[in-house]
Amino acid sequence: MTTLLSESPMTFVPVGSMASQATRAAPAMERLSLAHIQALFDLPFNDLMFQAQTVHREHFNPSEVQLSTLLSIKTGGCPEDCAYCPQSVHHDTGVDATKLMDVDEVRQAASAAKAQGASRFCMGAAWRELHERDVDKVAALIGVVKDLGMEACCTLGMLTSSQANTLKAAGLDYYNHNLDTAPELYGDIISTRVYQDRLDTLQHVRQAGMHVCSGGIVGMGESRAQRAGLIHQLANLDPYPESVPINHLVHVEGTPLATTQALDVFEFVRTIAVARITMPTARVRLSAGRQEMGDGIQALCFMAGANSIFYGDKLLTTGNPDWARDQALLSSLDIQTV
Ligand code: SAM
Ligand code: DTB
Ligand code: SF4
Repeated sequence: MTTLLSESPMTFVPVGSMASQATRAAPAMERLSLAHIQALFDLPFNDLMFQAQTVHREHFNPSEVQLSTLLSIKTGGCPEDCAYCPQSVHHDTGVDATKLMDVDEVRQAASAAKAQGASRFCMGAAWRELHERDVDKVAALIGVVKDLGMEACCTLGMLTSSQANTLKAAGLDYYNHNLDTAPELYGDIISTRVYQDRLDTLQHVRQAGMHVCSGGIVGMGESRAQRAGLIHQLANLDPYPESVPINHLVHVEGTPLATTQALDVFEFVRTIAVARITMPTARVRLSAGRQEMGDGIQALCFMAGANSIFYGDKLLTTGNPDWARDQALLSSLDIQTV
């Protein structure tokens, strides 16, 4: 059986010739090879689950899940053309564009999330990049969340290095910026930016001293090799992200991916397990798509090493199980929350 249990996030293993991967935006030195990650995906399901659970138990209490609540602080009207996203101006999805929320709206939503047990509050904006005119407004929103004693996370599109420093100074703990898919598929999904733009922003977030939240979407018509390619990119970030959201594509009418064939659910579970094994100390978040998944598959995801969820009845524009439903699910699985 392939085993990666002893590899530490900071240990770099030179991998002979990298020529075949020179065009894949892979770092010159990588911790885990693409072949290793593909071999994990190809394991018999029960062997993969066993390995994922073993790694999970080495680093976490397997009966503990972290709760993050999302709020869309600026919805719709985004100039990017991400094929999965209901908030792009390029797709007719019926999502109306809003203005940036004010501090009172955010305080109210964050207080409610805290009262329900969320430890982190994540604010998302449908922007290509953060504009200078919005930096102080966002900094004030971060202040509101920090004053409530919660961890703060933002996802606002691309950041410059100095903007990342400003958000860090405002108290931001995490910045979410997903790589979303394998490098070679990226151009088929998004034409208005390139993979390197994402990697640059992640670098700015790291240099500012914030925690990185970065993951992707599964079920966009990619191959297993491309799912491995996404994990390969994430796991070879130096260091790898502290938080790794694995989203199942939400099929939204009006987006180009609305009619994409549904993925075998066990491939989704496998992706969670491989993320757990390759990024052992990360919080792996079972993210979008839970509403369509059913309790049994969610339980399998927790067994595969997922230990965080988005908690609250809405993601950004689409639905999520409500608080009561999640409390009942977690309680029936004897899962404690942090
Ligand atoms: N505009 C910023 C950006 O793209 O980084 C922040 C908000 S954007 C909506 C955040 C993430 O939501 C995307 O990177 C993608 O992973 C996820 N997302 C968007 N639409 C989705 C969908 N239909 N299904 C699953 N995840 C989705
Ligand atoms: C992430 O990885 N998933 C969240 C959060 N980070 C921002 C967003 C999911 C969005 C799903 C589609 C929607 O609700 O618009
Ligand atoms: Fe805009 Fe982000 Fe949606 Fe892409 S994923 S269209 S950048 S809001």
